Amino acid sequence: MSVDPSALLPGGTSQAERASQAGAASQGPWPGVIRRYREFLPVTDATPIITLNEGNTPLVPAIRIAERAGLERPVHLKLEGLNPTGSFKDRGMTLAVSKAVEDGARAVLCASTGNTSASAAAYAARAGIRSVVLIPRGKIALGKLTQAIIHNASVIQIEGSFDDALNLVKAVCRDHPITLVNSLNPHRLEGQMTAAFEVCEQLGGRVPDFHYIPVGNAGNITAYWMGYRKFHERGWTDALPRMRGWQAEGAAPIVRGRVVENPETFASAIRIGNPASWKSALSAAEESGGRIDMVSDEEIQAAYRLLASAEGIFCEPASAASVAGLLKDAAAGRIPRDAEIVCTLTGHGLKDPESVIRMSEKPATVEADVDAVVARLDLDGEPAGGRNRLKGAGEGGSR
Ligand code: AN7
Repeated sequence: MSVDPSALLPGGTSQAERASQAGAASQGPWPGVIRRYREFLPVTDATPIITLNEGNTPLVPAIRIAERAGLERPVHLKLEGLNPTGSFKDRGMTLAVSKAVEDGARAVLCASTGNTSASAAAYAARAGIRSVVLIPRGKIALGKLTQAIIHNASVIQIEGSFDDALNLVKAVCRDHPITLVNSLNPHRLEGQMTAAFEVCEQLGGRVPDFHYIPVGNAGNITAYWMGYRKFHERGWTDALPRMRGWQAEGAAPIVRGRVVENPETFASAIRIGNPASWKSALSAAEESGGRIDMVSDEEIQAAYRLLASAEGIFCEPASAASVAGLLKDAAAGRIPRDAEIVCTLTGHGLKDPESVIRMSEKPATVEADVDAVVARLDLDGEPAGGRNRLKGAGEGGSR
C-alpha cells in the first residue's frame, strides 16, 4: 500500500501545523473506530483489524426539533445511519469480527431484527469469512434483508420472533464452531461505546445533560453509558449525562418489568420482547439518574415525519423513538429549557422504504406536457411537499 494519507489533506500546511490544527490522533483520513480509540479496546498488534472505516458520524444541530420541544438550544442529532452499512451496528461489528478472525473463526452467526445481520454480513465479507443470519420471517425491513443477501450471508428465516431467533443462535453457538456476534459478544458493546467518545469530542469535551436513545435489545444504551464513564474516569469530561432510553409501547418489556411474548410495533428494529442487555440497561438508566420509558407508534411516526420534513433528516422508524421520547419529556415538563440534548438516530431511513410508502399517498402522475405540470404546481397554494404529503400528516407533515 503506497497511499500517502497526507495527500488527502488540504495542501500547504506542514505536518506539525496539521497536527496542532486537527489534534494528533485525528490526523489523516479517519481510520475507523478501532484504530481511533485503540487504547480503550482489547486489541493488540496480533489483531487483524477488519474495518470499513466506520464511525466519525456527524452530530447535527436541529433547531426546529428544539423549537418544537420548547428548548433554548439546538438539539444535537448523532446520525448513526451514516455508518458504512447504514446503522450504529458497524461500531461493534468491526471489533467483534476482528476478534473472531484473530481467534481463528471461519464463520459468524447472529439473530437480528435486520441491522445486525446487515452489518455482520458486510464485515464477514470484508474479512473473507462466512456469515449466517437468523431473522424473523417477514418482519425485517427490505433494505436490511437486501444487504444480508448481497453480502452473501446464509440467510435463514425462522417462523418466530427475534427473541426465538436469539435463543436459537445461542444454542447453536454452544455446540458448534461458529462465533456469535450478537451483543452477548462483549466486543460488540466495547466497539459501540466509541459513539459516546465521539459525542464528547464533538461537543468540545462536554457531555450533554441528557442523552436520548431507542432501546431494543438494550445493548446500545449500555454501551453509551460505558463510553461516557470511560472518558469521565480519565478526567477528559467533568460530568455524565442522564441516559433516557425509549422502547415502543407494544415492545416495552423493560418498562413493564416483564417479558413481552408477542412484541408488536411499527418500528421493526426494536420489536424485541426479552432484551439481552436488560439488566445493564436498567443500571445505565439508574446510575445516570435517567430512565427507560416508552412511546406509542403514533408518537414514533410523528417524530419520524417531523425529522424528515422539518430537518431534512431521514432515519428509520426505530431511530425516531429517541426524538419521540424527547418531545414527550418536553411536553411533560421533564427537561429544563436550557438543557443540552443529544439524540442518537441509530439507522438510515433508506433501510426501510416500505414504511414510508405504506403510510403515504401516491405521487400524482400527469401527462408529459407543460400545461399539465403547471396545472399541478399550485405555486400559490401549499408549500413544497404539500402535494405528496404523508397521509394524516398534521403533526409535522407539512409546515
Ligand atoms: C435502528 O439488528 O437488535 O437496544 O438485531 O436496528 O442496542 O438493541 C437492532 C436494534 C435501535 C436498538 N435502532 O438497539 C438487530 C437489533 C435500530 C436498531 C436498535 C436497533 P439496541
